[in-house]
Amino acid sequence: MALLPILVAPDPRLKTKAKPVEKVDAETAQLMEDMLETMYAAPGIGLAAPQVGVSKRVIVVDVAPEGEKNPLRMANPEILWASDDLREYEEGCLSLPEQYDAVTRPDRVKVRFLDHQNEIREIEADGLLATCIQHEIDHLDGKLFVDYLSSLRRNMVLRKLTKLKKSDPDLGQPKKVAAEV
Ligand code: K1U
Ligand code: ZN
Repeated sequence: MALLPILVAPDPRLKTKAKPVEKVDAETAQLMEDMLETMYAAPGIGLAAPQVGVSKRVIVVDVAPEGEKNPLRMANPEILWASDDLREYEEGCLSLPEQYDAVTRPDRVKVRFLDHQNEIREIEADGLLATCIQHEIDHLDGKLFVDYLSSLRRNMVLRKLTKLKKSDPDLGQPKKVAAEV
């Protein structure tokens, strides 16, 4: 298992469409495990492969309450259906540290994907799980939640992060534990 560095915007790799996975082989299954470890350590409730610099259509999600685990591993996730009723949620993003804003998305979605054993699966999701899956699929298409905001607000956030990256080049790097120092 490995903790992976998380890219912080602005970064061209976060704006690039990721490539479909042909088959979930051992390498892709290992990527899913490393992404889950990285997501739990961040901490976060989702992570997409482009956020760790890998151009593959792979996401992981876990919206279980604190102290519980319910990880979802998805390759080539596609939204088959989305509800007309919408839900607004104050979203965050591990590639936009400390930035939050309200985004409106469909409240329920039906998603098809390949799991870590290369089996095709379909699930229906609602609430926070639906929001998180849509946010992660957006990452696979090179889209960040700030792309739903006004260009004024988006540019403000990106300028702030450019400054933050200059002053802290370790931003997004896994935090070292005492034993590793
Ligand atoms: O994709 C990402 O950058 C991860 C992101 C997922 C997400 C959050 C909120 C709405 C939609 C998608 C995060 O996990 S940001 C961190 C976060 O929300 C969180 C962290 C700790 C506990 C609970 C939530
Ligand atoms: Zn994100």
